[in-house]
Amino acid sequence: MGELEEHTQWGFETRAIHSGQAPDPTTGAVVTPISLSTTFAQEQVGRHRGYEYSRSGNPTRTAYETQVAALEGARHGLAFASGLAAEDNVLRLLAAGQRVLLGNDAYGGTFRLISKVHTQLAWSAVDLLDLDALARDWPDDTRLVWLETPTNPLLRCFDIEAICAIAHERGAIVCVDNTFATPFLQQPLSLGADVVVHSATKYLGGHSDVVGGFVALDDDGIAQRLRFTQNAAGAVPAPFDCYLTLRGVKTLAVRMERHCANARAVVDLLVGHPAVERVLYPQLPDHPGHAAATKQMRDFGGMVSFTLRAGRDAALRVAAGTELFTLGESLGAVESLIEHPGQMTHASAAGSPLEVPDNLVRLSVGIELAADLVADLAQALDHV
Ligand code: P1T
Repeated sequence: MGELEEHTQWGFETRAIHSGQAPDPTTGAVVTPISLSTTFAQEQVGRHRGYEYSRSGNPTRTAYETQVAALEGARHGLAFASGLAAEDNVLRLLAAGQRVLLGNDAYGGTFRLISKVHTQLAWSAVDLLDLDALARDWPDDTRLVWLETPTNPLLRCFDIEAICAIAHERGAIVCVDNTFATPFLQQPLSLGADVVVHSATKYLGGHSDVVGGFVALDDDGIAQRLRFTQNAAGAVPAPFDCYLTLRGVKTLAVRMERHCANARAVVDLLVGHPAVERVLYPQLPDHPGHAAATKQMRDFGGMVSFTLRAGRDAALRVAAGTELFTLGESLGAVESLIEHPGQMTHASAAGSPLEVPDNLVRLSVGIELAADLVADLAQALDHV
């Protein structure tokens, strides 16, 4: 397991459905079986068919790891029990005292993990839109640049290729959280990133029914270290969760196309609505990082954020005033969600450089009929 340079001749949609998923050799089953066995029979001590114990490796997990690695164009794919478990394993690559440069907009839980759990590490939050400042003010102890693009929740887009060039020149590696874009819209490894992480809970799973995380990368040495901590620390997903995510990923391409189209319809409404102060969406020409997004993404994604002219209370009223957009954390699934990042997903960033505006609302635009979503949002905005 690990060397996954298979199926590069196939297009994305084909890899999503076939990589790692050949019919079962013993039964011909077309659907990858859920292998619940925790242990695997050995012929002699140390002689087995590639599996010993399910924490170390499991056939359903292998299928899923092969599938998503193939989509990221990665040689190695590792599945974890959650996005944060995946991130935790990547952060363990660093030694005490080494520095993480974190883009100054990111998921609140990522900031909490770096600043409150990995307290042995140094960290700084930096504006990754300002590449001159990044190169000029580079702290010498930096070993890892950590960025999301588009970011959660402000949807800023950072130039992966340019940031990797600056980091690599200075001896640091770059980890890109590709949760919002997904490999369908953007493949960070092809732009020079060293490591890609995902909250598979979001678009990869795609149906709000499984929590998971993923790491994809090319470097054999780093992969070996991550494979070690995946097993040694043990934050692995259950076989059923691997199956659910693998099943979700099969339809990633068609879902993402619809997420992007629906997001555009929602943006058109928001841009013209008098209650809205500012719309944050990478396709808008004045959006921070629009040029980078245009260069490195196939389309602009299904996440849309906006601020309300009338402030925080208006934002809270909109978040509570929709019917189809369900008020809730998380994102990336078929059903539309709405939330108030300041008091929900990003509450742990309050008072930090990653604090978000309190009049901000975040939408995860689902794949329902666009006109229904637009009508729902319009009535909520008309009532603020
Ligand atoms: O929730 P988990 O699977 O552990 O993934 C954490 C995570 C990592 N990276 C990004 C970009 C994320 O958005 C998340 C989780 N985010 C939410 C739950 C949310 O509503 O923003």
